[in-house]
Amino acid sequence: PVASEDQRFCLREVLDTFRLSLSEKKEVYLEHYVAGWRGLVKFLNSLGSVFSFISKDAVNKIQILVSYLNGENGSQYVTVQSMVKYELENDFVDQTKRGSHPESGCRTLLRLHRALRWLELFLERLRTSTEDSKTSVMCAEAYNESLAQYHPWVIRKAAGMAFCVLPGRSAFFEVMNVGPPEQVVAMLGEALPLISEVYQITEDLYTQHNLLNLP
Ligand code: 1Q0
Repeated sequence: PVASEDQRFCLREVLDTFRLSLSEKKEVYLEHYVAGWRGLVKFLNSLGSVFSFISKDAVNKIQILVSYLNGENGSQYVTVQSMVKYELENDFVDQTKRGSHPESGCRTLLRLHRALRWLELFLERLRTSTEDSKTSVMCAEAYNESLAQYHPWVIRKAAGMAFCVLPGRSAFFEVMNVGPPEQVVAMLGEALPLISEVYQITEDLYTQHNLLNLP
């Protein structure tokens, strides 16, 4: 059935969206970046309702960005670079504490950007894992090295509990819908440089404009 095919996660699709998100001039297209996250949320949803507090927040942030993209100033949001320029020039970003622009594109994307670092670390662990590696441990380690520092205790606690019910490595690989483990590992090897590049370009841009600590 077409509808369920549509809901089914496919790692190749996510890989393609991240590939499409890089322009020739090494800018990041917001449309494809957001599509990449949508694909990842699909994956998360297929793991069960324990993860819905995470996917809800991701969906919320995706929607904020999509509403800018489809809004009357959508042409300013084509790339992350143009978004940053536009929002900064027009003073649409709360820089030190939350005020009249609590949902700027810049601060919203920053949350996803930090999560992309988690993804990079987690996928690298998956790629180099062995049959007896535990997904919950790999996921928790990646989280502790990245996102955790931005989350209060309650969220760290809830995230830690959710990680514990992650499926084991082989079930996890099956949900990725790529084929046998060797193929998953190969595709992760293809995906990681792309994800790292998108991450690094955004990180450099945010560093340059001093946006890495937006409230
Ligand atoms: C596979 C397990 C997935 C675990 C995801 C790890 C991230 C845990 C994050 C927990 C965050 C939960 C709720 C809310 C947090 C917000 O407070 C926070 C800050 O925002 P704000 O507005 O309050 O300042 N939000 C965030 O930090 C954004 C978190 C977004 C997380 C998006 C995760 C999307 C999921 C992906 C599944 C990927 C599976 C990878 C394997 C597939 C192969 C490609």
